[in-house]
Amino acid sequence: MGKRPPTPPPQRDLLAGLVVASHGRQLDVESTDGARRSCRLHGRRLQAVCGDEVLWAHATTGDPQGTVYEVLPRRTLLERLDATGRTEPVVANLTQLVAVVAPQPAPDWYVVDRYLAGAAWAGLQALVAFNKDELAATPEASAELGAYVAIGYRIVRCSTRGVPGVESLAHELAGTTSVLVGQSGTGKSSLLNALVPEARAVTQEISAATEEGRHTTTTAALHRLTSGGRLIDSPGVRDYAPALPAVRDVATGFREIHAIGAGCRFQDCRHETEPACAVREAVNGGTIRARRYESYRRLAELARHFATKYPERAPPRTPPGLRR
Ligand SMILES: Nc1nc2c(ncn2[C@@H]2O[C@H](COP(=O)(O)OP(=O)(O)OP(=O)(O)O)[C@@H](O)[C@H]2O)c(=O)[nH]1
Ligand SMILES: [Mg+2]
Ligand SMILES: [Zn+2]
Repeated sequence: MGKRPPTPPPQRDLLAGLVVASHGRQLDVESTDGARRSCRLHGRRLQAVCGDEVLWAHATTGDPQGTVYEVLPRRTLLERLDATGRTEPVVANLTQLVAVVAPQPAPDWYVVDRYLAGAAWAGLQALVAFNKDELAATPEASAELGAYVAIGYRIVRCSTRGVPGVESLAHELAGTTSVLVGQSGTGKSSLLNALVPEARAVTQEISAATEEGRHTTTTAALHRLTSGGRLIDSPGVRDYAPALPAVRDVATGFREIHAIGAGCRFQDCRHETEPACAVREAVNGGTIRARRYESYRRLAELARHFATKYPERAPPRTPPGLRR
């Protein structure tokens, strides 16, 4: 027999709170008066991430810690896939995702594509921030950025060192709840500090030996922007896989492929070996960038891999972000 959990306090005693950081079962919760305190999760089944709205109370008078009794329904949820294909929540109640890249460390554009696709499936606005813009972009980086603009993504060039500064990024963040995501060392925490000086987030130089970031930030943390928005800094990644829809829906994460795919002969075309595939024709003709198509193919392959391996975990037919 397991121990019975303590009875939750009556509803009227519960207070509204916002999870501003999560350390496993321990949460930092901001109450409506702006005060932040440490809270524990009540019961094994509750799970909360940064951005979650919760109901909490002091379990006993004098307890310095609060206890979270309820996690309120999430409006949006950014998730990731672990190596076994299970989804893990990353940040809740976002409105926008900002994929941060920089000339250094060398950009992994596949990671950017995966975040952009994940944002579409989660129902989030998305843009790309090219940080450290005072360092010259390589021709390759300029071409990739140009390709995102051509398919309708917003690109913001910014720098925490002088010109052009962070004003254009601040403009895109105003009034939103945004997360900064991307490879380690691109300057996510530096951007946060430039936008919210009192955040005082730890930053660290990228490694001279590997030219990669040092994975300085270890947990997502939410901060208030003076513009009224909220900004979440998150740990840098080596790779990222979003929660995947069914294989035939993967193209919905790639705007240009989805749009041109309407012209394929078969309505359920996977754009691989099917005859009269408008997408492959567009790739061959240069209208769809070959690297973006490769990015699509890799994600479709991952979706197929997990669907074959774990048929019982059938993903939603239509990703939540694309439901009307
Ligand atoms: N040249 C240049 N360096 C920058 C700029 N912004 C940040 N950096 C430097 O890039 C390095 C990494 O910055 P961080 O802010 O720690 O990077 P991060 O993306 O938060 O890294 P993780 O927390 O590991 O994901 C630090 O040495 C920063 O000073 C910039 O605009 N220009
Ligand atoms: Mg950081
Ligand atoms: Zn096709």
